[in-house]
Amino acid sequence: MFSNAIVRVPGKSLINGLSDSKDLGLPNYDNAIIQHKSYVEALKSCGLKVNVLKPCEEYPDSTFIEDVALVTPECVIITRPGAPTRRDEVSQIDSVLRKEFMNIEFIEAPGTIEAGDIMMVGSHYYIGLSARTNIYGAEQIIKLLKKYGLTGSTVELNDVLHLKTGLSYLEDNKLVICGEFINDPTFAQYDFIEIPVEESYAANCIWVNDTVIIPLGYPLTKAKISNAGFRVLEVDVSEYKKLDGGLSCLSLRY
Ligand code: CIR
Repeated sequence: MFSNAIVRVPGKSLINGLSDSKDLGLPNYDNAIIQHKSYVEALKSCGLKVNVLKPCEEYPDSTFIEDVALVTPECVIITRPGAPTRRDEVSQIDSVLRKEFMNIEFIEAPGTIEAGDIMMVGSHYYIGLSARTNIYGAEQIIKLLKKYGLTGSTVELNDVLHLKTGLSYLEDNKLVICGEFINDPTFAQYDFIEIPVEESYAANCIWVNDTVIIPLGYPLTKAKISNAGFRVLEVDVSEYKKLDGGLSCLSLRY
């Protein structure tokens, strides 16, 4: 179960965020703020206490706060983002996490890792090797996890930005899965909730205390997750989709 979340309100610089989805247009700032508020309300309705951080104009992608830290029950690992424009975002989260956590660790060069590439399943952490996360970063994080009695393993990925762009673990062995991961033997042990390619954006959803928050506008995904026995909440995050960001990216949950 989770009790807390940390989010960062987007700054006006959001429109300069990284994007491979330019065909969707630029995000509208006012709508992004409205959507962010709904996202915070959804987390609260699942019982979380939400720490809402102020915008940080210097870093256009800093609202995608998931990427800069991995929060585990035993330690926090501050990442080293692979995107050069995001590398120094970590300076903005360090002091926030220090107020709450004792064990803070760091990824060092030449390692790069963005926590959107890390999927937690109990005490095991899958680490996607992506354009943003390299083997040096993955090896460092596996070593750090081991230090705290946790385990990690790597997964190759080619088609999506981050591991959790195409995978979301919903507890009870249930795994939302899409695209290139469906035939990966790494995940064969899980009960699949398979997301059709036309709804692939909804493969990034979040389990929060027996509710699954999914993006608004994906009826097949909604039906599948609901049929699997979960309460489903929809939140409109269409402005964040324009920057390749999904529901998980917008918070640190612990
Ligand atoms: C980026 O490209 O870094 C941001 N525009 C989107 C980050 C999405 N984060 C995530 O999937 N964890």
